[in-house]
Amino acid sequence: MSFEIAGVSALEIMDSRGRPTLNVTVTLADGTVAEAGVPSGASTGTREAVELRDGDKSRFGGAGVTQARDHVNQELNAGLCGRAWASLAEVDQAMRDLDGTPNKARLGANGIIGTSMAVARALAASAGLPLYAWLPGFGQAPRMPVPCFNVLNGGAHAPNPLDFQEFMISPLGAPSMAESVRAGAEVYAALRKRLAAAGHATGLGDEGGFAPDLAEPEEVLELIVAAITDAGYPVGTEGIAIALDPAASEFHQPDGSYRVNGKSFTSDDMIARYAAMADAFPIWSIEDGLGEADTEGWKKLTATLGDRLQLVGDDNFCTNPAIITEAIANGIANAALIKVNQIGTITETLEAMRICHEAGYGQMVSHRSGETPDTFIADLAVATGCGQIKTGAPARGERVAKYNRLIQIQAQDPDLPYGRI
Ligand code: 2PG
Ligand code: MG
Repeated sequence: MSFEIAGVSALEIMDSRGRPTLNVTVTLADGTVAEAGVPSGASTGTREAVELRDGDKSRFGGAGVTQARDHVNQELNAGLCGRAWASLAEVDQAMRDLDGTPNKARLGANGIIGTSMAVARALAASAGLPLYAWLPGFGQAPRMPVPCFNVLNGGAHAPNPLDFQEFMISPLGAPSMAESVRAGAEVYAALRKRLAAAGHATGLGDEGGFAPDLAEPEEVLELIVAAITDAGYPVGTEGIAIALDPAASEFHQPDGSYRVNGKSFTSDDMIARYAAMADAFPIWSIEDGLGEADTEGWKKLTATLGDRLQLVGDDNFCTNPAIITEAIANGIANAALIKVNQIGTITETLEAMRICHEAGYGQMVSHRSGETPDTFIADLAVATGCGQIKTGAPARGERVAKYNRLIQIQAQDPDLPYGRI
């Protein structure tokens, strides 16, 4: 394969929270044109690749991305056009070299990931393949991922008193993607009814889950189990199970304690609480159960619960191949959250996933709380065969776009198996 890039350009557009982000367009010399919308997080790991924001308070409160846009239009466009490339990996490496920093801080990871995504998409289109069939894997056969639908939002994603950020339902026992999406939507509707009947608000948080004024995580879990039952589905790994992302870095205090609903807990208390939750409720996966700085706590959490639960590293892993390699050696977590903009190129994202695969760590492909209708991550999850994706509620356009893309892929390729690996 050899190809040339004829143009790279970016626009400052809106994300799902009304904050600026980038839309990148790549044109190949053969005339193929492809675009990508760049996601953006709210609860971010400190070691994520740097999202370049203008900081000019007179525009969007400082959140503008005109510098990142200009870097795409000027430096990336000049650096990538007019030469022959052998692969996406070569383009991604060239962008890292042009940037010259370890965390993409100079040109901005937002512009770089948008370009990487758009180049991948253009190459797939140029080869006449759907993106999921073009993206290179690393030994896991392609499959349809189990969706983790975020049905109740708290933390940095909602203005309610709930400290835990995400309560998700995973139709592990569904027979197909279409049935899985149906199950997610039916439980979501049943949960809305339950909340309304109990007098709670049914407004939505950033990822489309409900954001009622509930404060105790266990109270939410009870409601979700009731909603699964109301909707007529079996509760548990044979039917619908629950995944959590407390995003504990957000309530991890400088003194090392965890503050949940106004009370303080040690790491050991949190681990005991998760164990009790997993005894009482059908929880199969916990992401960021402890803060990114709590390395010793993470080791204990993994040693205590790692054989019965999936423990996913997000803020502490940042989809970073080097950080994940070190964490694996230290016995931290047994799965990684995979967010393309956390590391900044598709090649490094695939590398992070390959490292997890080879160590027997799970991989959950993920959206960000700030999204566009871009569906790249749906194809990424299928292509890599990782078996799991979280991309918000079965509601709000930017979230359902990904689930609808998965339904489309399954229809195009009915032989792709569905489910967790
Ligand atoms: C997370 C993500 C996505 P954010 O913590 O896992 O749900 O949130 O994009 O705000 O980091
Ligand atoms: Mg998270």
